[in-house]
Amino acid sequence: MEESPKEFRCGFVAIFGKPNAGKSTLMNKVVGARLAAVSPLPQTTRERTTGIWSTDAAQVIFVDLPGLAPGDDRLNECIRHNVIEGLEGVDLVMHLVDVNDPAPFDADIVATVSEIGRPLLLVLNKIDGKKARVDVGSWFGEQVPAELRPRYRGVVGISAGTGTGIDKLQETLCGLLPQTEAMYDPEILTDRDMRYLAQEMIREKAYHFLRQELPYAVAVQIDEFKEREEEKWYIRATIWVERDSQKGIVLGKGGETLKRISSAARRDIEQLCDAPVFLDLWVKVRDRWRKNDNDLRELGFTVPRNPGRRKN
Ligand SMILES: Nc1nc2c(ncn2[C@@H]2O[C@H](COP(=O)(O)OP(=O)(O)OP(=O)(O)O)[C@@H](O)[C@H]2O)c(=O)[nH]1
Ligand SMILES: [Mg+2]
Repeated sequence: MEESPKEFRCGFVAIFGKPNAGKSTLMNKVVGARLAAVSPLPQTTRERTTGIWSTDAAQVIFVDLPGLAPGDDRLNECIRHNVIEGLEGVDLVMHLVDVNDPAPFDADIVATVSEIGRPLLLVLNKIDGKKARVDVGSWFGEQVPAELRPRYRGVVGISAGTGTGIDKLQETLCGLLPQTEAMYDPEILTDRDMRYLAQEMIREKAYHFLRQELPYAVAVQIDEFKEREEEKWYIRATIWVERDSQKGIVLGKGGETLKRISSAARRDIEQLCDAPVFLDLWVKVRDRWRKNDNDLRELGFTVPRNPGRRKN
């Protein structure tokens, strides 16, 4: 690899915030690829994923985190643990807030932000539509609790959806990162493998075609992933649900819903792999998997040692 220029900036930037703030949308937009699942439902992201944005002058390694949400089942404990771990060791934490959120600084967010030991940048998202004219400076003065204001190195307004303000955000981020050489080959977009990305895409489509609470009972597992030269790639995957009745809903009448999920996911996976894919998708029941450590581990979650125990 060629030597990086002297002023080259590189670092890890965690994307932190409440569910639905647009964290995954932002990462996908900056990197220019569909790496993380996006949906209108809160708590779409369950595990952290990196997205790497490289230019001649900088490399930013974004860490897309799950949204910080209340809840006390085992899955939620795993997710929360994942967020807290993801905030450690990064060079900068980008705190993403939805400008439409009526309570952007609830007690949980205030407590967590107060404990983040890394430099913070506040990013106001969804500055579009009816909110296109929001004055970011005034918003900061009115909405951010006084005791937290000195913690932020700055505030930037963006729309991850339309792309407005992304250039300025990239410039600001680069200015806040250390001068050091690139950590990854500039061709690499993520540290996640295709299996993981395929799993996320299937889950994203399940969220899209299923309603209300059902997506939360869904987990996706890749059982087989074969890259083939002359034939279509072969991917066998299972959509796990918690009850028989949910299985029926995922299948839909005559298997219609499953077919819809499968063909939408296949199209996205093909785009990412740049190869034709045969997606062999199944639905199975795993009783109360969200509450069981072994199930969670088998489904790929990092289960904290004492998931039930919290500091007082
Ligand atoms: N109008 C508008 N909608 C946006 C924007 N950014 C994201 N969204 C929408 O907001 C919803 C949530 O987006 P996500 O990227 O999944 O949010 P997230 O913060 O990753 O959510 P979790 O993973 O659940 O924590 C989706 O419906 C997005 O399309 C934006 O800039 N403007
Ligand atoms: Mg997300």
